[in-house]
Amino acid sequence: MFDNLSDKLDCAFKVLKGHGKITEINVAETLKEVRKALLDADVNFKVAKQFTDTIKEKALGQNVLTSVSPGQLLIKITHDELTALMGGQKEDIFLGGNPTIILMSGLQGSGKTTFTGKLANYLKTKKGKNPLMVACDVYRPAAIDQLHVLGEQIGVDVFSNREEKVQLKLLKLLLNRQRKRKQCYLN
Ligand SMILES: Nc1nc2c(ncn2[C@@H]2O[C@H](COP(=O)(O)OP(=O)(O)O)[C@@H](O)[C@H]2O)c(=O)[nH]1
Ligand SMILES: [Mg+2]
Repeated sequence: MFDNLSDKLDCAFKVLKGHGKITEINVAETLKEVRKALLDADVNFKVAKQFTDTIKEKALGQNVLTSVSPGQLLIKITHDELTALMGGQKEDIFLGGNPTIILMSGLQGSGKTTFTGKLANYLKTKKGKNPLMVACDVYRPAAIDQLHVLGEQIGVDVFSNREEKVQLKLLKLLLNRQRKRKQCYLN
């Protein structure tokens, strides 16, 4: 999910990483690209603007343009701000529910299903859990098949019901059926 964002951020910083002269203009240009990358990654436009404004402020405060390696300093400031934006410190995933339900939500094609497979595989192999992936994308044709294929690849069970088109009802069906089994539910 973050590959796209990091590629775009990489592109944004390309100018500054080179040996060309760094000016206020290409710093502004870089920050504009950073903002575009964030918007492409569905970050709220106010958050994206605030983010680049803060970087600009810090860059000015730390005299980025006159520093020994301006590109590196700007990248460091951006990195620190990005870390702060994500919450600052690492939080482990909450697995204390009975069962734990993790809902994947996002735009079509944003990587929900792929990430669900990765997460289920991680929970199974690294955390010793017994996850179950639940197909709740009732809109896209073949979305259910896609999850089943993934499930087979990683050896994780998949729950689906092709008749039920209401996600909440789908979840109720599932919970009634499986409440007694200790599983993580991903959808
Ligand atoms: N490069 C890259 N591609 C990804 C990543 N996650 C998903 N994709 C691709 O993006 C497309 C949509 O992913 P999918 O998981 O089906 O998205 P969904 O519609 O949100 O479930 C697929 O072609 C995936 O192979 C990722 O982390 N990096
Ligand atoms: Mg999907």
